[in-house]
Amino acid sequence: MTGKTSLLEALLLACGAIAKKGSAKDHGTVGDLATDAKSRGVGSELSVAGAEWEGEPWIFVDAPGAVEFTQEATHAVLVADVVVVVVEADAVRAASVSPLLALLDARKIPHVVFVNKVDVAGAGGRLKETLAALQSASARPLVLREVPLRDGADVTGFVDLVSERAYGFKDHEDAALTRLPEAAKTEEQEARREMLERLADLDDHLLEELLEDVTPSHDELVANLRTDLQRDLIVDVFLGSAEQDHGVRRLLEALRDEAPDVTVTALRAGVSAGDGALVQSFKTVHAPHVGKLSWVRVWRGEVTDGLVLGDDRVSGVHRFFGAKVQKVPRAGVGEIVALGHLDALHTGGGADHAGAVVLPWIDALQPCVAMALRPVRVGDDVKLSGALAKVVEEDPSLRIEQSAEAHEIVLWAQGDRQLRLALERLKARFGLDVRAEAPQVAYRETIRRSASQHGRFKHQSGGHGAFGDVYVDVSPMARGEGFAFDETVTGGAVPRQYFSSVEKGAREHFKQGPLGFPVVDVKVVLTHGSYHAVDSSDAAFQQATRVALVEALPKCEPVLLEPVLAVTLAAPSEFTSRVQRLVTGRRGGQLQGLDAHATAKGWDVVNALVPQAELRELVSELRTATQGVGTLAWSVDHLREVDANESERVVAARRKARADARG
Ligand SMILES: Nc1nc2c(ncn2[C@@H]2O[C@H](COP(=O)(O)OP(=O)(O)OP(=O)(O)O)[C@@H](O)[C@H]2O)c(=O)[nH]1
Ligand SMILES: [Mg+2]
Repeated sequence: MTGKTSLLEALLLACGAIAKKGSAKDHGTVGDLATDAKSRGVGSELSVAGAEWEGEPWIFVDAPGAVEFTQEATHAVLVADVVVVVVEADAVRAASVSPLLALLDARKIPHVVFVNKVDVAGAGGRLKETLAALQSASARPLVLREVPLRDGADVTGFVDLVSERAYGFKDHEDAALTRLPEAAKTEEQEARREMLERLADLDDHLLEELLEDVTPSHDELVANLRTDLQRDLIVDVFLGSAEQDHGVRRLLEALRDEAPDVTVTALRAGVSAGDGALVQSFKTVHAPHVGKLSWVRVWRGEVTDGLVLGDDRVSGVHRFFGAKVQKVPRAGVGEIVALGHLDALHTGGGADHAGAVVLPWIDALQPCVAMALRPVRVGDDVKLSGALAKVVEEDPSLRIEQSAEAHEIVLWAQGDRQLRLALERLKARFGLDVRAEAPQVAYRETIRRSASQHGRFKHQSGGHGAFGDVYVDVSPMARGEGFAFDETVTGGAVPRQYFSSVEKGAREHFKQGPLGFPVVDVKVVLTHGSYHAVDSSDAAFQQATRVALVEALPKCEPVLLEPVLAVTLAAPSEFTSRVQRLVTGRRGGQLQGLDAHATAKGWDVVNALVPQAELRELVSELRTATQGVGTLAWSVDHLREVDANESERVVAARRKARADARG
C-alpha cells in the first residue's frame, strides 16, 4: 500500500499513455483494473502496461506488495531491467523492504528506491530517519539523488543533485524550476558531496577529480550512475508523490538515462547469445474461453504468431495495457507479452525454437496456512481437483495436499487473503462453489501404562467354527518408536503360523484407538494362548487380538498426541519481542532461540515450537503484529502429549464428527 499502483498511474500519465488518472482509492487505476484488487483492497496480482515516451517503448509491471503475494511479485522482479522499490517516508515501514533488497542484491538486479507520499503533512520531518532505516536495510550504499525543499516539516519541492536544479511542486503538475533558496544551499551541497563520494568509492577517475576539487562533468556523472546501477553497486533514492505527480518525471528521466536495456538484462537472466526467439515465462494464467496464457519476456529475437517455441506453437501474441489486451502479429526483443497455448511452458521456464530452455529461477515459497476444501455440489470432486491444479499452476506458492488419512483436499497458502483469492478464482473461472474449513490435524494417541489382557474369539456357524485365543502384554514405547510386536509363547500354545495373525490384528486395531485416532508407540507381546486343530484360522486369531486390545487399551491411560512444528518467524527486529510474546502466548508455544536473519538486514528470526493446530492463528497474529510483513517457515518436528483440557475438546469434537457422519 505504499503507492506502487499509484506510481504506475502517474508514470503512464507522465508518458502521455493516459489522459487522466483513475482513482487509486477506488482501484480505478490501470494497474488495479487489470486485477482482482478491487474485491480485496490490496493488490494481489501483477499487471503490465506498455507505453511510449520520447519515442521509446516502455513496459511497466506493477507488482502486489502484500506479503502473501511475494511469489508473484518476485517473478516480475526476476525479468525486469530495473526495479523501483516504493516506500513511504516512515522509518519502521521502510525497514520492511529488507528481504526484497536482499533478493535484488543476491540476483544483482538493478534497483532504485522511490520514497513516495512526501505530500503527506510532516513527511519532510521523517525523511532523515527513513533514509537511515533504508540504509540499514540495504547491503548496497544508498545514493540520495534529490534533497527536499521544505516548509517546516512539509516537502514543497526538491533539488536534483545531478543538475543542481531546484523544482517546486505544484498540485498535479510537473514541478516548476525555481531558485534554490539560500536556506537549502548548505544541505544541497552536503548531499551532493556525499553522492559524489559514494560514486568515487567505485571509480578512480571520479575520486581523483574529487580530491583535486574538479567538478565532474554532467556526462561523466550520469555515466557513473548508469554503470553503478547496472552492476547493482548502488541504490539511487528518489522522492516524490505518486498521487500529486511530484518527482515522477525526474524518476522517469533517470530510468531512461541509467537503467540497463534488455541485452544487459538477458545476460543477467542467464540467457546465452544465439539465434532466434527465446522467451521466459514469469506468469501463467488459465483464462476462461482463452485457455492457457504464458506471460513472457522476450529475451532474444522476435516472436511471431504461429512460431514454434518449446514443444508448442504460439497461438496468439497479446500486448497489455492493464486490463486491455491487444492481439498483435509479433513482439520484439525486450517486450512483455502473453502467448497463447504454450502448454509445455511453465512459470519460470524458457523456450526457443529448439525446445525447452532451463534458466535460473526461484523456488516456490513454503505455504503456511491450510484449509480443507469441499465442493458444495455433490459430484464436483473431480472438477475441483482439475481446477485446483490450474490455480496452483498460476501461483506456485499455493500447494495442494490430498490427505489420505482424513479424505480431504487441503489447500495450503501464504495466508487467509491468498486462500480467499483462490476460492474466488475457483468460483469465477470454474463455476465451483467450495466450502472451506479447518483441516484435520494428524492427531495420534498412545498409552501411559502397561496391561496384560486375555482375548478369545469363538464362533460357531454352519460348517466348521472359528477359534482364536490370546494373552497379550501391551506396553508404551518411547516417542517416535511406532509399533513393535514380539512373542514369548512356549510349548506351542499358539502355533507359529498365527504369530503374524496377532501382529496383523494389532496393527489393524491400532488404526483407531479408544480416543478415535491412530495408536502409536505401543508394543504388543503375545505371551500365551490356545488353539483348535480345525476351527483356528488367521482371521480368528486377528479377531481374538482385537478382543484383547479393545479391553486392554482403555486400561492403559490412553493419551492424545499432537504434531508439533519447528517454526521460524522472521520480522524486522523492532517487532522481535512482540513476536516472541506471540509464541509464548500460544497454547504449547516454546521459544527455542533467536538469530539475526541470514540475508535480510535488520531482521531477526525467532525459532520456536508450536502445535500444528495453532499454526493458522499464529500466522495471522504474526501478520498483525508486524504491520503485515512477517513470514513463517515450518517443519514437522515431533509428537507431543496434549494437555487434558485440549485433549477433551479434541476427542469430543472427533466423536461428534463421527456421529454426524453416521447421521
Ligand atoms: N498522500 C498520498 N497518498 C498516496 C500516494 N500514492 C498512493 N497513495 C494512497 O495510498 C493508497 C495505496 O495506494 P496504491 O497505489 O494502491 O498502493 P500499492 O502499493 O499499489 O498497494 P498494493 O498493490 O496493495 O501493495 C491509496 O489510498 C492511494 O490513494 C501519494 O503519493 N500520496
Ligand atoms: Mg497495487
